[in-house]
Amino acid sequence: MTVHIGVIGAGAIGADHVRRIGARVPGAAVVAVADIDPARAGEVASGAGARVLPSGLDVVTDPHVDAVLVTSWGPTHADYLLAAIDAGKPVFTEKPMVTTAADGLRIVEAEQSSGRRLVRVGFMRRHDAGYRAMKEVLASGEIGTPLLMHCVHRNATAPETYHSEMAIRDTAVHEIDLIRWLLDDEVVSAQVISPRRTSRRFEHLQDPQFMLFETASGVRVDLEVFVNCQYGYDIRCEVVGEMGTVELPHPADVWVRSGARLRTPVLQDWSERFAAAFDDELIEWVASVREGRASGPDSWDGYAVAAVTDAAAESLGSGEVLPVLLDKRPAFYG
Ligand code: NAD
Ligand code: ISE
Repeated sequence: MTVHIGVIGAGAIGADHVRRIGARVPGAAVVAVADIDPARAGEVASGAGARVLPSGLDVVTDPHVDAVLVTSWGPTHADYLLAAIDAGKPVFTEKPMVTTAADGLRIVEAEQSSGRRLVRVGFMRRHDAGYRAMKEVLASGEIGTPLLMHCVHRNATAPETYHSEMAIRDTAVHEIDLIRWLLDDEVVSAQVISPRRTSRRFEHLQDPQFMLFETASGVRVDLEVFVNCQYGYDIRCEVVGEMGTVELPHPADVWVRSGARLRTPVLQDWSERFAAAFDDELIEWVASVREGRASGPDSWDGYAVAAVTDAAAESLGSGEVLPVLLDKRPAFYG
């Protein structure tokens, strides 16, 4: 059986995922695309031999669409997810699942009422070989109980539409998911410190930002988010345990020693750095849809991350340490 996918949002990652499904995801085909910019939808749809539909909601209800892929802007995800749950269709949403915890709760409640786990969230770093290897080391107990975690998330540049809260709700969400997944722990408090701003970008943007999190078991996590670092895409992570440390490997590339210099390239964006992880998450999602089972990061994860980003966004500006307000996890989510 081929899973017929309808795509909502034909921007950077929407177009990337459509190409990926056509080239590298077995058992799936993109059959419909919608975007508030119909020209973009047309361009992406024509490359895939898909139809253009007038709106995202038309994609969800189209009888030829078996499963929905949401790749529109973050604040638009919630309505499409609720519509997909209502239509009983599996839905993969790019991160962030939602941009407020209140929307996250609406989704977990709707899913529970429907009786099926239909939502999967695109926290693709859980599919990256380096992070997976870190998780294995942590699970083996070799470095002992985790005490600290240090993270860096740098982008070369961000567009003018990117605003200060997006550093939390759009960018730091990846690390917040990883804290929960790698440490198997919940984040209980968040604080955002605003250092001197880079002069290399827009006045309206607080960049970089320094974030501090604490988990229920007392692990302290620091995260630098710097989305206009100029030089490239640089993602780092280290967990410090009682008996050792484990660190994310740098992406494999050659080191050249020549003319009294040592050089290695720095990747430029997420699409290069996590290409294999994106492939793997979509392959796994399609397989799970074909087999009628839930898989991967779910709507509870999307909600729990949004509860942390709510606290962090409130701390932005004041620098206060704020508690994360999270409901009790229902048995429905295992
Ligand atoms: P983008 O601006 O390039 O594309 C977004 C597209 O959505 C645009 O074409 C826009 O016209 C369309 N759109 C906006 N509102 C819509 C609506 N209501 N209905 C239908 N279409 C709508 O942005 P992008 O970089 O592709 O990001 C899209 C989403 O993917 C965001 O949630 C972002 O956080 C996420 N993303 C994830 C990763 C990752 O590493 N996992 C990387 C990039 C983007
Ligand atoms: C973008 O939406 C992503 O998800 C990228 O992985 C991240 O590095 C970037 O900061 C976000 O804006």
